[in-house]
Amino acid sequence: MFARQTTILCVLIAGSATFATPALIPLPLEMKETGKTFELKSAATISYADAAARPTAELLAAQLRPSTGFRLPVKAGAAGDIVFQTLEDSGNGAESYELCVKQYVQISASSSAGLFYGAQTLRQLLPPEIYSTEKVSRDWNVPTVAIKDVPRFGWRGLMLDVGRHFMPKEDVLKFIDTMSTLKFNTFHWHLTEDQGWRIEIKKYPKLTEVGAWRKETVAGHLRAKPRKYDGKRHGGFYTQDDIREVVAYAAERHITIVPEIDMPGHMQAAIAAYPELGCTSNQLPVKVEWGVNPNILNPEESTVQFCKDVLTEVMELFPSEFIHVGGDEARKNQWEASERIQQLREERGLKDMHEMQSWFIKQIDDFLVANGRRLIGWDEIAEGGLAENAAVMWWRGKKGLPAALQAAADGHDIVVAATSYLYFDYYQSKDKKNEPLSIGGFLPLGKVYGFEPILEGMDETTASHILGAQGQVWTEYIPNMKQAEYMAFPRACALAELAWLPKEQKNYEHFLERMKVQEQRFDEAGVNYREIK
Ligand code: TNX
Repeated sequence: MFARQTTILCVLIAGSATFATPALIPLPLEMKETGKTFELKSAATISYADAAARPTAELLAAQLRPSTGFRLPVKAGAAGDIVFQTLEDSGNGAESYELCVKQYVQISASSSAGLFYGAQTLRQLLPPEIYSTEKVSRDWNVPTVAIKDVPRFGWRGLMLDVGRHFMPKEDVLKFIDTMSTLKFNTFHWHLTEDQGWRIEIKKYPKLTEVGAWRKETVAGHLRAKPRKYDGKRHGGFYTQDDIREVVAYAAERHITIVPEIDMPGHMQAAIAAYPELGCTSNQLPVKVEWGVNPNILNPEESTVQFCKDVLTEVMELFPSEFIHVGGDEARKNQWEASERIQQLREERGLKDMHEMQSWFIKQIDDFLVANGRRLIGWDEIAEGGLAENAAVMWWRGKKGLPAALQAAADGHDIVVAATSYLYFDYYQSKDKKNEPLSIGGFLPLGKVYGFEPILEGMDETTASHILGAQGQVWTEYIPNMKQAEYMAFPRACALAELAWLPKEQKNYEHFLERMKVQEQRFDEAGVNYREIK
């Protein structure tokens, strides 16, 4: 640690704009540069000393082959140009690794996640052209270094909303791949919305037959009525085979997918498919306008059962410990107005409709726990009493803060997803005319970089319940992956670093320097991003 800080300090004191350290993002915890160069040559081999490291070695070879054009055979053993070594236990946690570049490259870790991160660091030490999908003729030099690295937080996430705008499977795979180069480990997949249901559920085929499609309109202002029907149906969904493929692809890259089925609000697409799930007898369409919606699920036992049935299939597809059940923006007006639901509330001994939502979520919490999983939801799930085992995703800034602090004090885990720091659907510049139409807000890169996930007012015990931080890509105004990438990057690079590096070691100037190289990597990989001007 000392050596790396010294390097940065020297350069800062010299007042130079060029930082000596290689352009790694996130920056590793400790790095010593040893002043020489290792060259990856065409005859290079990759080896693994332990069979458990083989998939990581194979994946790195597959990642290095397109741009180098080298054969890069992968074999068992401890001799090679890039050697993966499994350690007994480094004592630094499952995600730590060591990377030593000398006459050869040695990557060691006690888990395959650590080995994978070591491999991603090695890719960043190579010239940016290493990310090219086509062969590039050049030397492949790497500075010699000794790196010891371990992340600060265990939840380093990005959320993608595919409900407002469906994103094809191939685009989702690419997004996950880009995330993995920045050492994110959690992809929160927001799969259901008022405007579209995106996951095939065998027991309820109409969820996708009906709920996955809407009459597309040209996006207007959030509160404006849709302006122009373009005559096409918009939407799409993932089959269960698609989902399995995405889950496996993410797992290879040590990314856990946390699926979200948002309930009891944000459910209009499901109610359009099965009107008996709603609170009125109206046949609703899949929603076309954006915004918070009064149409929510009714809290009948049969509707809770519907949610459990859906989650049963979700759990078969997603091995994640956490299952996200939403809980945000569930307006209670229709519950208040219904005599039947008022009667249910009394029968259940509930004081108000916040307690009714908590009752709902508690049924689901019990169900998930009985199935060996954990529930996570947006911070509103705490409003009528937090379910015993639930974790909270804190998003509402000051409004949700007391609930988040209380939840942590009561021993619940928290993921920090704060709107004003981590909502990547907000504008990146004040010059709105030159930015794509966005939902609003203003979230420049520096504000993301400066964010500290341990909340003010937390002591050590409550702070230990902060699992980590997550960026949100809501897609009301993001019609495709190209624009989703533009909104996500570079802000997600800042998030990757603040979730990885101890806060004392962050340095924004240095980060911006390194981003110049990261932009070249994105160019090579065909990832869209907002240029840092
Ligand atoms: C609030 S954040 C929402 C989303 C919107 C987003 C737009 C949250 C839990 N709910 O439904 O897409 O704001 O920024």
